[in-house]
Amino acid sequence: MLRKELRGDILTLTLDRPQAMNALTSPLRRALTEALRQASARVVVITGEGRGFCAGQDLAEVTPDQVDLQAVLTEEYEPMIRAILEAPMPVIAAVNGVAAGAGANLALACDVVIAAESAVFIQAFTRIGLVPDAGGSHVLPAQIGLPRALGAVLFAEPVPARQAEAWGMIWQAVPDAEFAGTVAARAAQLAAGPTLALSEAKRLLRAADREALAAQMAREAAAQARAGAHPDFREGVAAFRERRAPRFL
Ligand code: T3D
Repeated sequence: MLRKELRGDILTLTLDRPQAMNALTSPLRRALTEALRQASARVVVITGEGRGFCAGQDLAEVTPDQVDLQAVLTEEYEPMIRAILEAPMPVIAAVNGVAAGAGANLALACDVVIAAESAVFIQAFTRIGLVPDAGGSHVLPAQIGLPRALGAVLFAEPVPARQAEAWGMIWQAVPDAEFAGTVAARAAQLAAGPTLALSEAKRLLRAADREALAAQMAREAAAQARAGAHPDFREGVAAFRERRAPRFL
């Protein structure tokens, strides 16, 4: 589910559910949060096993009429994002393939995002009748500006890694053949850096919008509860499972 490998000063956390594009189940969210909180390394790298980075919420796990989305966001997604922001060391997202829904916003919450050129970022939420969460509705417009953020969210189309780099959504897109080497080199560079200064620098840069992000995540949870109570969510999940286009109300 979550593989943890500590090599020297670098802790790599690999989302390891390749059969489901590393979609996030409740145990996986909790395991990732716990691993981040307990990390004692100079750098953490989060990546995905197989051809995807993370497909967001596991849609096989969700029962639309029963799930309490506000609770899931407040008790599981928000702590996971906060664990990244509050980790005292740099956290790198090594986006090896598609990052969708909360999987995209998990990546965007990290301090440095390096993506393979073939990777794409999809704000997939509206495809299933939901709204952006995991902090994405705050981070995305701040990073790429409101017009692009609105387009990415409302159309929910894949944004290729190169485009994401050009828009300032991520640090770097690299050719697939150079991806592993680039991630390893950047992680080693940070691991060799001045631990205290890197930690304080991260804290400073994150401090400016800490409260705004917290407030926005509370709004996301409330909005997701409303979206989740609408029949479009049930239809969106059913359509994904049945591999057909949704018929929204
Ligand atoms: O509900 C709550 O708790 C609220 C929180 C919500 C947060 C969210 O993240 S909402 C958004 C949820 N995610 C999505 O809507 C994305 C769903 N997935 C996709 O759109 C596509 O699978 C991808 C674009 C990610 C990849 O497409 P593709 O064509 O490369 O692969 P695929 O064939 O669709 O998927 C491969 C397998 O992974 C497939 O299983 P199979 O048929 O081979 O057995 C597919 O069902 C599975 N998979 C992909 N995404 C998910 C998933 N299984 C469960 N949950 C997923 N999200």
